[in-house]
Amino acid sequence: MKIGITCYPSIGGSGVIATELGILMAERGHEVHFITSNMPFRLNKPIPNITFHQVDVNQYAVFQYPPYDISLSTKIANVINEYDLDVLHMHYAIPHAICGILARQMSGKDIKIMTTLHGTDITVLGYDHALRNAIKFGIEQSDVVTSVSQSLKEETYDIIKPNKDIVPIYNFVRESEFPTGYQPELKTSYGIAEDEKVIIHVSNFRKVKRIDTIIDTFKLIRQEMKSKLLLIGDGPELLDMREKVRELQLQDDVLFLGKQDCVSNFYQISDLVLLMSEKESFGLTLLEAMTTGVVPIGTYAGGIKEVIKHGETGYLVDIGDSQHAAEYAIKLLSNPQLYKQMQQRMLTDVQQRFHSSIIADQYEDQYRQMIGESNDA
Ligand code: GMT
Repeated sequence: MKIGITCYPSIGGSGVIATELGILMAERGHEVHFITSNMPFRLNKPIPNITFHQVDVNQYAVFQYPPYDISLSTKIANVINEYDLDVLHMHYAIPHAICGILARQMSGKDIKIMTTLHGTDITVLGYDHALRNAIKFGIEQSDVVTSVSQSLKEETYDIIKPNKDIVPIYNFVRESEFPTGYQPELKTSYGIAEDEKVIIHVSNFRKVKRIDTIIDTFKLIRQEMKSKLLLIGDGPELLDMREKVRELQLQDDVLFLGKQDCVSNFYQISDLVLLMSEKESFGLTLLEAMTTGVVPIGTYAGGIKEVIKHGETGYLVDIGDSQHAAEYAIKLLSNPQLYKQMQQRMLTDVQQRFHSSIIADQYEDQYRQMIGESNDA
């Protein structure tokens, strides 16, 4: 198949999933065309069967805002015609599903469109009356719509009420990018003692990530055991969180590491991953850490409760509940046998439910159904 993919190419779960899926499809022999504003950051080496088409958004004095959506749609239409694409896979209902629909009209071809909903396009933008009808239109005019969790599917019906089937397909990681293993030198190079426990959180530091709860949780853990908290990422909450760490006098034990390309190295020195979000359609960082062997604690928000099986593969707490999160963390980190058992169950569960080959099969089946090919073609 010839597959066109559009996503936000910067660091962020939706861009990662779009890029990794494109790579998997290219490895399966499909011809993949990324049509994005910049080179997706995981496409950092040449990969056969993948072509990158950059969207140029020019600014003219007559426009109050740069016309990203129009430029993107025009570029997609050109690529559809030039390469005779079979399917478009658009990540995010708006603007990308809408751009795909417009591009289809411009191209004059009956190309099939899959739209994948990632979360913020529904759980945040869906409440904006200026956008809701456009989101509904993008969903209803797509040929196939997928959501990254069952919870996001349900929220989409609640908030947007589209007249359309939505197929949940979980996120995945490319296992080769997140090997298990341990890096003692890395731990030492960051000034972390061998006997200290390492807790990690990776995000874009938006308010919904509730990093305040993570710091409160760490404070309670730190009172009981030698430990360090690694905070990876950057975003609007960063300065406030630095301030909070100073107020709690935790600055020697909380390491703000900024954005990092190779988070897998940091997962390899971590004992626990925390994701305490109030909204989270899936929580890709959890799956990345779990694949590397790090046991998670998350909140009952959105799709997190589908990723973590409470008491079996990690723990879940209510939003804002740092007390219980710390109790679970201390119980886990002070009992090596319990940790090992949970880690083993977690690794098995990750293999069984989220393995990249299982998820790639599900997407490939949907592509084939859209274009009317049988699944065993
Ligand atoms: O979490 C973010 O703010 C980034 C956002 C994105 O668009 O990349 O992540 C969303 O998509 C990811 C990939 O499907 C999911 O793992 C994240 O849970 C989801 N974020 C939210 O729902 C807040």
